[in-house]
Formats: sequence, structure tokens, C-alpha cells
Amino acid sequence: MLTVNQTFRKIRNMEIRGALDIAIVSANSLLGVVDSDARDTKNLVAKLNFSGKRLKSARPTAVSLPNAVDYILSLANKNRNLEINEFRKKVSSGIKKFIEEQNNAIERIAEIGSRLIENGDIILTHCNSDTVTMMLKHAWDNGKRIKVVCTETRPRYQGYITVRELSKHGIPTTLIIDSAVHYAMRELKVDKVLVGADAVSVSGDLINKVGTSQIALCAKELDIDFIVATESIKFSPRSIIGAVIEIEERNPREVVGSKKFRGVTILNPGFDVTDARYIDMIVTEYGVMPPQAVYSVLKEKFGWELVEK
Ligand code: RI2
Repeated sequence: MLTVNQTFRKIRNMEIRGALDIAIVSANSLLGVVDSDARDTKNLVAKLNFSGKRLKSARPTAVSLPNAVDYILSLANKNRNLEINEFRKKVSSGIKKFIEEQNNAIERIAEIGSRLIENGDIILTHCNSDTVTMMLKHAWDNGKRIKVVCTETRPRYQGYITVRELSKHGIPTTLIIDSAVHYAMRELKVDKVLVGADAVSVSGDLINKVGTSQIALCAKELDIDFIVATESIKFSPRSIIGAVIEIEERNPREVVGSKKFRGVTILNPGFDVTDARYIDMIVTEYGVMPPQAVYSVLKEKFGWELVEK
């Protein structure tokens, strides 16, 4: 099991990435804290709060990370009056249950979403989403003979992970440069766009890997369905009170390496926002919904307890 510091570093340098994975590994590392030495429950709760704060600061955009940490901290704070061994038992089992729920959620999405995929579909995806790849593999395993078009996803080329994984599974894949999206949609006659999510706001806007919003514009123009696959843990409760989801600004070196461009600003946002009106469907563990339904899920799932933090 990774320590909190190891987890923090691996998330920060993107050795561990993908919105769901960073939430799950963070939860796992907090499990380690629950089992660590502590004078008493109060001391353990303080350690958990400190660790949670550090984990949340590893990357700013994927809401699944603070949601997972806040859930665990609220569980710890609720049980702070228990005797230390009772506390450990209660909080550990809560964390394990949370992790199990997330693993079930991704499988359920794969199952539900694969029904939206038809035999012969040509599907375009962007970046690397475990939720999307699991759905595509599920569809394939159920006899849907699909083809998948993947963007490279500059500057970190997560699209390479996607094409490798899918083609290893036997799915015919085509790799394109990011700027060939419109061309490929038209020439290859793409039927559907399927992307993951780093966060979804209360208004149903999607925050995902930079470039997603351009793909959505092209899909709208060409009348191609734009589908988002996301666990509800990526819905942002704080967006209900108007909080804006921070877009991670990454190191310019990812774009230009060590080349020098005197007097030039290099902008390297990790994510962008796709307006809800470009999204046809959101597939979650609760089923397929329009972006307008995000508010009800948020209210039902998170209540208001997380919101004012
Ligand atoms: P899963 C990734 O971000 C991509 O934006 C992807 O769509 C999203 O996380 C969700 O991934 P990054 O970590 O949770 O590569 O579906 O910056 O795996």
C-alpha cells in the first residue's frame, strides 16, 4: 500500500492518473493512515485531516479526488468519539466499502453504456478514460464489432495508452493527431463520440481533457452523438454554491520541451469545459441521463453536507 506522500507524488507527476484512479488510490492511502500509530482517536482524526488536505492538493481539477477525501474525512469526523480500535474498524470498513462502490460503479457504467453502442459503430474517443475503455471492451465482448478512433492527446499522449489497450483487446483502432478530429469524423464516418470526465458541474457542463470541447463542437456540427461516461463521484457538489472548478495549468515544458521561444507565452491547460448543450447523454452508474439531471443526482447523493466546506 502506498503512503500518503507516495500517493501525493505519484498523482502530482501523473504516474497515477485518470479521475477515478486518483480517487481510489487516495482512499487506499487513507486506509493506511487509519491503521497507523496514534495516541488516541483525536490524534488519528487529526492525522487523517492533515493527510486528506495534502492529497486534495495533488491535482486541482478532477473532483473525484476531493469528493473521495471529503467523504472519508466526514466519516472520520462523525466517529471521532469512538474508542481508537472501534474507530479504526468503523472507518476502515467505510473506506473499503467506498472503494468497492467505485469499482462497482465503473463496471455498471460499462454494462449500461455498452447497450448504447451498436454493432458496426465507429466511435471516437479522446485521452484515456478507464470508464470509456471498459465500456468499449464490454461492447466488444458482447459481440459488437466496433472500430475506435483515438486522438493522440497532446502534450502527454494519453491516447497511446488507449490505442494500446483497445488493440490488445482485439478492437480495431485508428490513431489520429488531435487536429484531425473534424477530418476523421467526416471521412471515417464516426457514429458516436465517447469521452470520460474529470468533473461535471451542477449545470451539466463537462470538464475533461483539453480538446474535448472542440470535439463536442465538431460533433454538434456533424450531428454525431456526444456521450459522456462518468461515475457520479465526479459530480461537483460545490458547484451548487457557485464554486468554479479550477482548470489545471501545466508546465510549458510539456508543450515545447527545452526549446526556447523568447517573449512567447506558452499556455498549457490540462482541461477544458464542454457546455451542457453539446452533450447528448451522460452514462452513470445510476443509468443514462441528460446533463440537466446532474442537479438531482447531486442533491440526492451528497445532500448539502459537503457543500459548505
Ligand atoms: P477515468 C483523465 O485526465 C482524462 O481527462 C479522462 O477523460 C479522465 O481523467 C477520466 O478518466 P488525466 O488524469 O476516471 O489524464 O475515466 O489528466 O479513468
